Amino acid sequence: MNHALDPRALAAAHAQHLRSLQAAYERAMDEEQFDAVVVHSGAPLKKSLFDDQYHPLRATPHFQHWIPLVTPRSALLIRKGHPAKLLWNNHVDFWEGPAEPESPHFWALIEVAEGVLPEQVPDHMRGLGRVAYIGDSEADAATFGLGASRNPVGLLAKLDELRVFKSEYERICLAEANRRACLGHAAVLAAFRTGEHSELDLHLIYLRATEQDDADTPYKNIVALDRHAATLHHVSYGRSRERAQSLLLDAGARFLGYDSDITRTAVKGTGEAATVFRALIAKMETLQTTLCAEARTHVMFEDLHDRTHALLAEVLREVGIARGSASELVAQGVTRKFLPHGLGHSLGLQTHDVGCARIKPRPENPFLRNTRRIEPGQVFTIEPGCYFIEPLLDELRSSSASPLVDWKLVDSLRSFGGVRIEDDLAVSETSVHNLTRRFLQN
Ligand SMILES: [Mn+2]
Repeated sequence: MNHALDPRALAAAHAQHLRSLQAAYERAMDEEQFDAVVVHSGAPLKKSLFDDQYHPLRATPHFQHWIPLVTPRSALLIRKGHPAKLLWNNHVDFWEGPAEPESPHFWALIEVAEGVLPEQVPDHMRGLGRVAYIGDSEADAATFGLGASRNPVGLLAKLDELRVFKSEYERICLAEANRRACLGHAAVLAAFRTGEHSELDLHLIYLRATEQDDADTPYKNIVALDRHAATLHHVSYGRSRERAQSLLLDAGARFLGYDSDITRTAVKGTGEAATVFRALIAKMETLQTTLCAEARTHVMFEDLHDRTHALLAEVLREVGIARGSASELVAQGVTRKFLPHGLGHSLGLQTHDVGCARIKPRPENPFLRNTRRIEPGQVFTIEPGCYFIEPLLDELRSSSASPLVDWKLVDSLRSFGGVRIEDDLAVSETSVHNLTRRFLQN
């Protein structure tokens, strides 16, 4: 796919990223008393024990922290004082060819030993001392002779921590993943506004516009029309092209292993309920951009999550969904029935990236996936929502807080499913960059 990236700038940033990563791995190895680390690339998983079909390979994120290669059963050998060495299992197989990396720039940045079968990996580790294995293939850990030192907890925690703070190379990748996803969002929103499409149609329009195969997307696209939007992870796409009123699209893209995660909600129609729902979207948009502006260095992410509930209470009052004071609506748990999920999560080589949820959130925020203090280098999502979820509304209706809600209005809005608006933010030393709104507004 054509993109505006300068390949030389990408390679230079990647080279710097690898130098920092090498130094950080060496510190972690010292502290955890390892002489070397073998990072496995991953192995395809069988869909069922009774079948001969495999899932597409999901490369080990720690492997992709070094290089954007997706070759199964290969390994990176990291040692003190030596450049990273790829033990590349690139034997020609007449059933399947290897996936072509999207950018070849990284080959010049690492040492490569070609044609290394998993059983030959121990030859490359001879005399290295104490070696840790990072990866999810138990079988290859055993083949490497490293079954006993698989994913040591202390070392893994340190390697996860490294992934919290993104380098310039990683920010370039995350920005490009945003640019691509925004092409898909714009295409789907335009299709929804101008025609009658099924959820499957809209999903395929998204894949076409982002030039991704379904297996390439960072997570299964959530494409939800009307009531389906009330299912937070609606991925069983409807085939019906009946006229829909609302659309919730939560979909990203992946570039060199790095993910974007973006959500937009749209409504069409001029009926009374559609007009209220349109006002709700507009207010949620203001709420979301307010939270993006408040996501600053030193702020605790969980405080921002709590702030979301206070702001949502105001929105519920302004739209007429609820009455009573904002603090009462939060204290009575009303807002949590409309917004049961977390405000956001760390983003990187995993859509729900590692390292930001080691501290458990308070019990009233069970699904919050980021409990860190906001610091330079972090990349995370800000994604408030307001949903009409039948079982949660049933709970609210039978609770003591029921009189705070205008049930007639809620009943008229149920068929729209819900609203979510989600951007990706990158924190630098001096400011917070919205990676999404550079390419897409609402
Ligand atoms: Mn998200």
